Amino acid sequence: MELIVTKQHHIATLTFNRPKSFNAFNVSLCQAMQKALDDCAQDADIRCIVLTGAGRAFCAGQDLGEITGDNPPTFQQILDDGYNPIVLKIRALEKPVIAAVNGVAAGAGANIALACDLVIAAESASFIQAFSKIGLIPDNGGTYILPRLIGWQKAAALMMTGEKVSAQAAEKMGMIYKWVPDAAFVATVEQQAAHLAQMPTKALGLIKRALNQSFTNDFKTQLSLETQWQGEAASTADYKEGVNAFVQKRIPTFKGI
Ligand code: T3D
Repeated sequence: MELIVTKQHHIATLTFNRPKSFNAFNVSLCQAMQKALDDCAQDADIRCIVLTGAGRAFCAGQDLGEITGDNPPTFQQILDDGYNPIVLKIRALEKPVIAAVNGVAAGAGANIALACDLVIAAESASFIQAFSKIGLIPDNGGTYILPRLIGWQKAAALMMTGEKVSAQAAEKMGMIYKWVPDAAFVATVEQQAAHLAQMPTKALGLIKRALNQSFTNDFKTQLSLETQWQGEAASTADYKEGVNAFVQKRIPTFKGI
């Protein structure tokens, strides 16, 4: 199986499983990812999603063997039918998505990680905008998301040079949420996912919706959307539970509804 999907304790873990090619993406892995993301969106029991890679790498981007083999898909097919729906589904999924970057994340692999809500990287992991090294431009939303994370200058430099960025440097420049020592990586991701899966899922989804919109809205429009979506958050059972628990000085039990 090129994508391993496990579900436990309200968390779905999607593991890219092509370790011999550093989990490079081919057409069938793209399709499996889209299907899994759709399933996570529809499954009300799932309240947090974790993406990670099997073996030493997170994902080395496009499978270069596939595009140099017989009957390769066209660029348009690869992007329109493969990657673009994946990053759109990650951004549209109104539940937290964690990229647990266990090793190198290159090309499409790096930008799929950066499309997630939280990126947690093992100390030995790295991020490479590898595209220019083979004569391509960053895709998977990289030209949109990376400058918004780290600023225009740094994004331009990383995209043009294809320089490898360590997990520590990625955190320092604001590209990722945090790095953790390799020995603590799995436990940290598990704790973070478990924490998010116990939180008010609808509110987290609305936070994500608001952040998505904030990229392009003016301030007044965003204020008005905040008002509208705050109303949505305030109509959830979890909001009532949160306020009651605070007043009663107890720990809230959120159900994600
Ligand atoms: O049509 C389109 O292409 C549009 C879409 C583009 C999206 C993209 O993602 S373009 C960018 C594609 N990715 C790359 O250019 C990255 C290529 N890989 C690398 O630069 C390096 O492998 C890494 C920096 C990721 C890791 O380097 P290193 O030295 O740690 O490992 P390695 O020895 O290079 O690779 C390990 C194995 O994985 C190796 O296989 P082998 O020799 O042991 O049998 C290598 O061939 C394989 N591998 C790594 N990346 C890919 C790959 N196999 C297929 N496709 C890959 N992208």
